[in-house]
Amino acid sequence: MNKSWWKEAIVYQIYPRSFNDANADGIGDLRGIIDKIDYIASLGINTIWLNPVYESPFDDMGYDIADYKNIASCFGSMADFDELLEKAHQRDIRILMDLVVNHCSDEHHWFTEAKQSKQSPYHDYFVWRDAGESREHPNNWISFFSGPAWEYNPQTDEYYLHYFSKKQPDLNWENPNVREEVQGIMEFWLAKGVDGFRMDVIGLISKPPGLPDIPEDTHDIGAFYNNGPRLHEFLQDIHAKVLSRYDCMTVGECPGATAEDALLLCGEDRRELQTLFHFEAMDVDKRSAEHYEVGKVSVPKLREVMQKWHDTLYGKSWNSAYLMNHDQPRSVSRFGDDDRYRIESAKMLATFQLTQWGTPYIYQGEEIGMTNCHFEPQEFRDIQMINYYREQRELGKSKEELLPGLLYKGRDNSRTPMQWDSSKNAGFSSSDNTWIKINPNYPAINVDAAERDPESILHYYRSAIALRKAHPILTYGRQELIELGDDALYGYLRKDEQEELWVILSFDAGEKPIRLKGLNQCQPLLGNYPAPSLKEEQLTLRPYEALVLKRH
Ligand code: TEU
Ligand code: CA
Repeated sequence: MNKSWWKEAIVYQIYPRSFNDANADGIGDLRGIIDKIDYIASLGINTIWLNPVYESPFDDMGYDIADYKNIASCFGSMADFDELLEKAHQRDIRILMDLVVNHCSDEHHWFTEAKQSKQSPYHDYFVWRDAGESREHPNNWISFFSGPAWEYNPQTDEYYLHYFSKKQPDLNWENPNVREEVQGIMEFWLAKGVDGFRMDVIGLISKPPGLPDIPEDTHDIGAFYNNGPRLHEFLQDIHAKVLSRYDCMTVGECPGATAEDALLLCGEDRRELQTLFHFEAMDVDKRSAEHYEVGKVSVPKLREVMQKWHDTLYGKSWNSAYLMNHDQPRSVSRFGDDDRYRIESAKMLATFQLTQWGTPYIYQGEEIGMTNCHFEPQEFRDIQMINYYREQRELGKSKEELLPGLLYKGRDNSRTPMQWDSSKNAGFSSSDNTWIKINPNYPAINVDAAERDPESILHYYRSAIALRKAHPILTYGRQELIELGDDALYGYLRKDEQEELWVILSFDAGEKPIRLKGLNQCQPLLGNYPAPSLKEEQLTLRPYEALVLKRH
């Protein structure tokens, strides 16, 4: 298999608004990241994915871009960005930018001009349909953020398409000028020296032809909008004109994509993307089609999803492994136990992340086991949560009915500020008004406390990252399931011609006896408890125990 730096990437995702506030305005910023660059380097990671830092009205927290070639003033200046890039590179850390080009902000000059008149050269940058006599919506499409995906524009008597908020009009990729603009933006950042892109909802850029209604029985609108007929052509064009000239990394965010889709989008011979984020592991706790519901993780489903993606892609393409990001709840609250076994389960999840096949992504705060947070509806900051809550209240649901699902799944959970120490605002900001609530558990859960405790989640992350680097088979080796005969256990091995490593994970708060042939020929390399004795072919796993073993 071809080796390359991006396959060896261990990514740390930074949500700049919530990382570190250097100028005390309550919003994290680039200087704040620069101030913490040695902390970031100390983790052992080698790549940063930076959520959007471009100029924006922040209707969707920066995923609504008003100027692709400028830094939002709340985050700092282009000089700050250049300094961050330089300081990261000095520490052998690469930076991936978030490229958000399915849509832009309605405050981008393309749109402010486009909406004035059908004659504007920018009008065709967007997706319009005449309103007509009836003023009916062009079709039944709905937005990811509740309500219709169409908004009326009185100046031209048309509707424009927005898959996300009405302040995020979708770009019309059928127009070659749009494609050229996007390529120009990518060129601008690559010429500056950035190392690649995380491409926001890139699977949605080619729209279903003829804009047909969504069929009644559709559970997943992402899957419906995904994979338009010209998607591969658009991506190949970007590759040919831009990406092929740089040694850079790409990861496409693809809600609704299957492993078979990924073979086409990220096949090594396809010249499109290198890797993608699929959502199947994010669906293993779903009970119904309802987005906001209290879920329950199914470990058998998780095993099945991870193995299927490996078996479909291994040797032909590449995968990503993540348990959370800025759109998902905190991993320890969802896949582990954020109460009694917070430390054990967070370490178990770290073991999972850093021994799976696929580029691992660690989200800020995950390395100290940050948890979900309680919000009252008036404390919500995320447009998806706010819109949904408003819509459902109007439909007659009560706060009590709605809150559990929103608190389980809501995006604000992951967006509470990084907890640095036990001082005011968790050391995130000295402002009296932070842009979003601080999780009140910060006096106990913070970086400073974790640094001083040799048994902390933080130190365990460092060990797990070091282990991944020391054993290239954790990056390149194939992966096979180990049958442990219990629905709460997940075992797999990684192997190549030289070496074989076993990973045994318990997702359970009880003790779990296992029997495994060859266990007595293994030597423990990493674990979240004092190493067990492996003299026999059986063992009792402790609550949320994780083990990485070397088979002799
Ligand atoms: O997310 C796309 C996406 O699929 C999410 O809207 C997802 O459905 C939802 O968040 C699950 O809770 C990307 C960005 O990561 C997200 O932050 C943006 O809001 C969105 O695109 C629009 O740019
Ligand atoms: Ca600030």
